[in-house]
Amino acid sequence: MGTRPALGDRLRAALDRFEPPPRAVDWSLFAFVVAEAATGLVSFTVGVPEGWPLFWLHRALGVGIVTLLAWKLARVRRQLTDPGRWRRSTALSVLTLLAALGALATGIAWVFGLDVRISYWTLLSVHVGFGLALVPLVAAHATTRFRLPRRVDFERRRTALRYTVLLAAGGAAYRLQQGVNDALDTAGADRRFTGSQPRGGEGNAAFPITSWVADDPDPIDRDDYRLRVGGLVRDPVELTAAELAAGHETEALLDCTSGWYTVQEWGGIRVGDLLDAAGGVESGAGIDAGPTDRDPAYVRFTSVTGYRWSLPIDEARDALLATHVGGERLSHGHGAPARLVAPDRRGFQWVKWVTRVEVRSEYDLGQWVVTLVSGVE
Ligand SMILES: Nc1nc2c(c(=O)[nH]1)N[C@H]1C(S)=C(S)[C@@H](COP(=O)(O)O)O[C@H]1N2
Ligand SMILES: [Mo]
Repeated sequence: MGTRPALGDRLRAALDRFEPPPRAVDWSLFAFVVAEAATGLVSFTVGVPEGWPLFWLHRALGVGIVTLLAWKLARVRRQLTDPGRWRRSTALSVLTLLAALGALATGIAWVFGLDVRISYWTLLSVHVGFGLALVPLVAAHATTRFRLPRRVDFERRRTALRYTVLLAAGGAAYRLQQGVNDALDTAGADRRFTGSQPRGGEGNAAFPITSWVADDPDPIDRDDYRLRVGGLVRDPVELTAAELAAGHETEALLDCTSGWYTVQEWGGIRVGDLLDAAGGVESGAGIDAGPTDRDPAYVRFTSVTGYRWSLPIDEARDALLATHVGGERLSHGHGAPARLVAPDRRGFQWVKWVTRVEVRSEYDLGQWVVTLVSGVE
């Protein structure tokens, strides 16, 4: 009479059978980390609900990394715990492991609504820091023990099955977490699909002042302030702060990539009206001439600090140059005398302290660099 193995042993045996060959684990980890960094970075530019699959992919990949890392650690643990086997590359391995654990831990803590803040650095910002550090670390780590993948490591059907199961399990784990968060009513429960947590209330005091890296200008004198509207318009004009307070109101959601969002009533002037005040846009050539390089296509908003962002012209017309929030005049920190309100765009695109509005024909690639370094001397 044979005894049946215990459930735990059978489960472990099943997991072992599911475990890919070592080289496949290594390459998958590398691919998952790269994909994780890519989905994370791209998600920063997404503000519309249709972009949800990107955020789910990021989460599922994250849970997948936990599993891959567990397999890898089980295999290499002696190299780490036995001083006799330490090499120079071991330090790099440990550093890579710490960055991975840091990114995973902060990501998981954020999902459960933990809200630790150091000035405007949220746990989500720390998560991003670990994630960005991980990319060069993983790349360097991979070169110290580079082995080309072999066909046998990635036998087609099994590999496809494993990846599907891994990602599905990741998605299921995330779904399960939502249930737990809802049941316990944690701060993680009312995060937006972007992962951002709500900041309630109305007006200047209701939400944090967030500047990307180093933008921190002196307050702008309201009486001296002029907004220049130029570029491909018929009659470039300069407007005063009082002229911008035209009383047009719109409710819009500001969602910052550092992990918070707020819904406010913004007041000011529609950008379309602003362009009309400058005589309307100047069409390039005749109507029949087809697209020319002088056709108005974008509106660029530039801050007194040089920070800038552009919107396609049709979207820009419906955007607001705001002088007020929640019925109050905008405070300096929130961009007085005027800031861009760009619904469905992420917070970093809502340029504060706007002094220049230009209609342009070309896409402004430089804005990606300028928003990162603006204010750094
Ligand atoms: N000129 C300028 N505009 C800026 C920024 C900046 O650093 N400089 N930060 C952006 C970021 S990252 C966000 S989230 C919003 C935050 O707006 P708030 O400070 O009013 O909350 O402003 C955006 N506009
Ligand atoms: Mo932001």
